Amino acid sequence: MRSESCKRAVYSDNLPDTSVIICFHNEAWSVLLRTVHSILNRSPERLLKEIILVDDYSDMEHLGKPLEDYVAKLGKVKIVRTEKREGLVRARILGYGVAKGTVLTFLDSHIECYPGWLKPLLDRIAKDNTTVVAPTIGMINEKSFSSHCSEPSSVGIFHIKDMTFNWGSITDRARAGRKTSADPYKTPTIAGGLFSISKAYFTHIGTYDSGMDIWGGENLEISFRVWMCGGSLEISPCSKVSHIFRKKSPYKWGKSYNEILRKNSVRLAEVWLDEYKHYYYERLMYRLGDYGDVSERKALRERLKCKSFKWYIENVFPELDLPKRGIYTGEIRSLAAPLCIDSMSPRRRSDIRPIHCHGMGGNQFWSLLDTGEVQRDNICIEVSDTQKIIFNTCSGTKWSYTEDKHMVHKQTNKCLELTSDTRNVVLADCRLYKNQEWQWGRKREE
Ligand code: UD2
Ligand code: MN
Repeated sequence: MRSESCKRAVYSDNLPDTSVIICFHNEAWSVLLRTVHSILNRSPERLLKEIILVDDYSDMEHLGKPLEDYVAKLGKVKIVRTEKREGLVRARILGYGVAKGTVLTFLDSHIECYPGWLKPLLDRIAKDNTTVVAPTIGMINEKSFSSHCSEPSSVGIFHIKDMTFNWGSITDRARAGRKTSADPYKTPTIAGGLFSISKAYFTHIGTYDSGMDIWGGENLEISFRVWMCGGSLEISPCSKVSHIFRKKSPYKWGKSYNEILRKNSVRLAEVWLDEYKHYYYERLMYRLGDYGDVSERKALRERLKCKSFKWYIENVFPELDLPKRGIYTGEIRSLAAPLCIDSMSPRRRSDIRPIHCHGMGGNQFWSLLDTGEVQRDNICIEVSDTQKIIFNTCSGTKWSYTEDKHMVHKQTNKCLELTSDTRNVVLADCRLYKNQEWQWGRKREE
């Protein structure tokens, strides 16, 4: 799986050892053991201190006594269990609490490590213990379980509108300072599941935010925190680990997916995003929900004297595509019926229709820019040649929002009107009429 240059790479003789921490909730037997055996078989004996399996309150039978009996024969592998369902952040913190290695290596429970995977990670940390290193992540097919790993083709990035992790193209900045193709790339974020970090440094920078539940957000949180507080993130092209990427989450979440993800993401935005949090909050229509207390995490940021998010964007991720902020944002709600302007699809060339207001943003989130365009993600509410209202490529259609709550189409001086059967919106001569009155979600203040 490695390139020739990786096979030739020379690592320090004096590498620190690592505790591998794998948390899981209801993982399949063969998949979990594939993970464990690939580590045992493909890590130098001296460098692997232990494998800590953190069972996050699974209820599958094979993960109880059968797993204990099985790992007892393997040496190095121990199991710790949470007392209730905690989610991956608190499960990882539990594993960290019992770990004895100099370095912590976090892995998901459905992966395979390839020969040579460990030394390139530890070597970077031996050189500088504020470096956090992720392997190159390959794919294990979720149906056939065959696996594949190639050269790194991307680095980690994120989208600010929904605070999601994504892969992005490798920039010149990421390549800076590399001498051979075995050298690591700098990355703005890490995917979150697979990485090594010095235990002392993990402690120093405040482990994880234990207020985060089940899944999500912790990957961006640790990414921003490491960069802003003096460390760095990299991807090693020579360390190869593949992972099962699944189309949907296989386990129960308790509360709704949206609610949990929003809580975790708002916690991280409150602490780390400074004024940039508004890009995200706007899309949430400022419905932040109950995200708990973040004062300890803010105090941590103070104590560590971390840099601003602006610094992070300018220096670590200048490619970030910042959305345009509108004068008015949020839903465009009819005052004649509980209906909101909806694009029906996030893609261009879809219909604009009045739909029951769902309050979730999504296809009902709009921005009225100071140019007069009404848009979302650079796609506009347009008026076609036949005066149909459509969601399409911005071509200069301008609107203004008046004191009497009209949405006036500037080119024709006509008003957006809800048809009397409430099934459509059309342009009509402006007049005092409830079906021409619209309420925008929010006027920009900050
Ligand atoms: C990615 C990361 C994952 C984590 C997540 C965001 C990779 C390859 N994976 O999603 O590690 O950063 O983004 O949060 O980068 N688990 C528990 N308790 C729970 C839920 C999950 O122990 O309540 C375990 C789960 O069994 C797995 C790990 O946490 O071993 C990550 O969960 P996932 O595999 O569902 O996340 P993934 O890969 O979709
Ligand atoms: Mn996973």
